[in-house]
Amino acid sequence: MSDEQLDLLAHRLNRATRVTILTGAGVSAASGVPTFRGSGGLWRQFRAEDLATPAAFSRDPVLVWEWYAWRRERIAACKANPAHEVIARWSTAFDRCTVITQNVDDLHVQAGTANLLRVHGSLWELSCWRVCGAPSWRDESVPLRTLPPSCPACGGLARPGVVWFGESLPHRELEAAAAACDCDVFLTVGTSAVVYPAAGFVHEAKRRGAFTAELNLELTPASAEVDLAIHGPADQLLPNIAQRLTP
Ligand code: BJW
Repeated sequence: MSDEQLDLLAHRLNRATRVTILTGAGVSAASGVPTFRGSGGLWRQFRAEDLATPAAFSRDPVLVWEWYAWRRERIAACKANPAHEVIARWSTAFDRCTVITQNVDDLHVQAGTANLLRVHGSLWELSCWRVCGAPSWRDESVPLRTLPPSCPACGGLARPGVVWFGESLPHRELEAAAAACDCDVFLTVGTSAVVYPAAGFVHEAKRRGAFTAELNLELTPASAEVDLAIHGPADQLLPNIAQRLTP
């Protein structure tokens, strides 16, 4: 991270009216939420790719629910950090700001973010695995009252209200995220940029003429593509950039 990089991004943001921010697990890391990939991103011997699929749930719903129950307990104790807070302020500070999050922890909601698109769902919402027709419901109980939980309408197995590999992203959120790629500045923060379609948004934004920037602790597949890649922790970089903006 250099002062020149931070000033350049602040300069671009100062001139922008349409800003889109894509966030990933790295934004919640300073809150104590484990990331998916990299050190500390593992649960027992499993990878997200092995548990976050309909096939894994079908094969062993109790194992998959144990993973979600463990994450719900960890996340229930976490609070939004300065990265979430800056993003929440920016969400109303620009003429048009869209925040697209891949995170299912709802810490952006806790921070009060406006115009938030949760493209991978929420850990705190459940739905019927058999799709009996009951609407999805919110359940913030920690620990869960029963494991695995059941659908209040039909009594069958419930599932977490998240998007697994091979499943479609929610239609409304996906459409809105695609539209938000039409912007002046597209900022990607704390995501490994390997999971599609979210990983494709920054490329689409660049194709449509946006200034693109990445904030991440490490290099990602997007680093070489963006106009500006700044390395560092999101909870320090974002407040630093915010201080450089003209009020
Ligand atoms: C910090 C930091 C700090 C740490 N400060 N930074 C095109 C090409 C190839 C494959 C596909 C494709 N299109 C679709 C696919 C298939 C698949 C896919 O992308 N696979 C790839 C892995 C190869 N995608 C899908 O299946 C998606 N569905 C779909 O496309 O439907 C249509 C379709 C269906 C079938 C066939 C074709 C098309 C659905 C994807 C759903 C992803 N779901 C998960 C689980 C959600 C539920 C749950 O939480 O349990 O979402 S997987 C997991 O990864 C989770 C995350 O949201 C997602 C992204 O992870 P994220 O946020 O980037 O976290 P990490 O851990 O990977 O990275 C953290 C980063 O932070 C790192 O870079 C650190 O350096 C950084 N960091 N601390 C700043 N303090």
